[in-house]
Amino acid sequence: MKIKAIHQLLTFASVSAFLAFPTASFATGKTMPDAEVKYEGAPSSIESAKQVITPGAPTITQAEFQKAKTIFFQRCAGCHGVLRKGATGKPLTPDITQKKGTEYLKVFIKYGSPGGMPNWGTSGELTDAEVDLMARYIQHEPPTPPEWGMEEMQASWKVIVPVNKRPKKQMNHYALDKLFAITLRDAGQVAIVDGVSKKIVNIVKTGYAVHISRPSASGRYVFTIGRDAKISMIDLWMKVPDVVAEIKVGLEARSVETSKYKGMEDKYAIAGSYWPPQYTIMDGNTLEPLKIVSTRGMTVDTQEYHPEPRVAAIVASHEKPEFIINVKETGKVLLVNYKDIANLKVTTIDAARFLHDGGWDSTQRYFMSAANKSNKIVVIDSKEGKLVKMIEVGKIPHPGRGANFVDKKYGPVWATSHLGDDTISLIGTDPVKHPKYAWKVVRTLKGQGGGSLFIKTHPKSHHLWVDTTLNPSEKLSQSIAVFDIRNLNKGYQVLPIGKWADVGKGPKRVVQPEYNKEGNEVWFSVWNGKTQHSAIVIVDDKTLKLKKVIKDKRIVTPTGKFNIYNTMHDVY
Ligand code: DHE
Repeated sequence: MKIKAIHQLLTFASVSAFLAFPTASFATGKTMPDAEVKYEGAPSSIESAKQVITPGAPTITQAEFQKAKTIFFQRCAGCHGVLRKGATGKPLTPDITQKKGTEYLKVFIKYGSPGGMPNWGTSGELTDAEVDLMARYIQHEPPTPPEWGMEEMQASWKVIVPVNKRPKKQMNHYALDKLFAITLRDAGQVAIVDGVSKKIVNIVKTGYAVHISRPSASGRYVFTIGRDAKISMIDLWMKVPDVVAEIKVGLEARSVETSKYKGMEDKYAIAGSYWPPQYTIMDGNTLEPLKIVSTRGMTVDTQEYHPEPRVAAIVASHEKPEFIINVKETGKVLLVNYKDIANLKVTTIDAARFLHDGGWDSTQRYFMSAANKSNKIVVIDSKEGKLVKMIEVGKIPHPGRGANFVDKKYGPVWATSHLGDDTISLIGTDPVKHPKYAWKVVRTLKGQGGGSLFIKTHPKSHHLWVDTTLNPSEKLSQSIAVFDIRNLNKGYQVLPIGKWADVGKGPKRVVQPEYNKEGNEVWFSVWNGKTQHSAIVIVDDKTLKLKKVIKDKRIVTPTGKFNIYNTMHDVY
């Protein structure tokens, strides 16, 4: 039977496998909405990799190579890794791809697969000629992008406002802990929005496709990191909050944090990069690069060398002067002690491959993180510096930072939703008063559907919010499910956030609930295409009624929103 026919017979997971990409149905080949394609990762800035011609591979011209390289870094590196060694996508090295041959690869690229490979051809993202080009390109050795070391970092490092020239006191009237930093993904900006007036205070130019923003321990600065690995340090005390320092720590990155240990607050900033695979410790006040450490090394399971173990989530320990770093492809958690960075002490904890995002339990002692394609939650004790447990959960957990609340039967729990199925796992997190429920799934809720990215609650709220951003059904991707924590068996209610935004056409998706400081409002991004209208929708957490829609043509592709107080104090 022709491969194409096989594809059309294939059923496919209702939601994509992580990383990527909610697959459109092969049969209809409907175009993947813009936001879903974006999920593979914004265009990478890795442009300077040299052409490689490999024996046994089909010919490719220099011009074709350049075009294919750009398409690969933009569309494929997020899953398959820059060196194509495989990450949460399969390895695509010539020893594998040449055996498959051009025709087979063309079908795969065109129609996708149930395992999460998007249907690039039938979705209209790639033309037949581009499909053919990519099928030939991946039979050549991957070009290796340049390293990015101290010399390049120093050259990119700018102190725009020296420390001694910065305001000695807050020069504006905002309640800083009520501000929100909102990623305007495709605009390469962050909007600073006043949580009281709901007005935009400033639109700050940052790195491209900012991934996350993290406030300093002092709450004065906000550190943003673009996918292009550019860090921008925003001073909220300025009359109009703006960037005072910036640096590029690599070519691709996703995480940034500052030191939070008592007496060393904000002494250091740290950033983790996807390419090169490394972390960089910087001066917390100026972003001066101080120490670069590669994460290349052996995988936790097969003990094979991995050339591209990307740095995923980073949290700063409150128990010790340590950064806790998730290394995706090796499956190792690093406890980096910054007491003496000239003699860096690093504890390496064996966990599970494909570590990704995560957050603290309610005591901020235990780091709960998803090893997403291993379908596990890894629990790290930041006080003992040890792995507590790896807990099997649903398919492809994606918690963001997760959600902490008190379950009336099981006590304190931390919750994650999933990309790969419609469940929500609640894990007991109190080994002292509820030892029999600790570090195990105590409840599994049924949500609206798969394709969930973020889950959130607040200590002053009795609601648990779960998005389904990447679900292929618009009904789910444009709405939100909300549970009443006091009666979880009642199931969820659905709010039509996308409809309330009233932004007109486009592949809009609702992403990432974020509370205000008081815990009585929940802010949602209605993330539309770059050339369409997006919005921020604010819901009253008590009444579940629409409270406000922030519409402004400057709000372009909003994704992450970070209330300063809640993010500073890890309230979620
Ligand atoms: Fe994220 C958090 C990686 C796609 C929006 N994302 C994170 C973190 C990592 C990560 C490692 C945790 C950082 C931390 O806490 O230090 N994200 C990745 C990817 O590798 C992936 C799957 C594909 C890629 O190539 O980037 C990816 N992420 C996306 C998106 O498509 C999202 C929805 C929009 C976008 O920006 O592209 C997206 N990721 C976010 C947000 C957070 C995040 C909003 C922070 C959530 C929080 O509440 O802390």
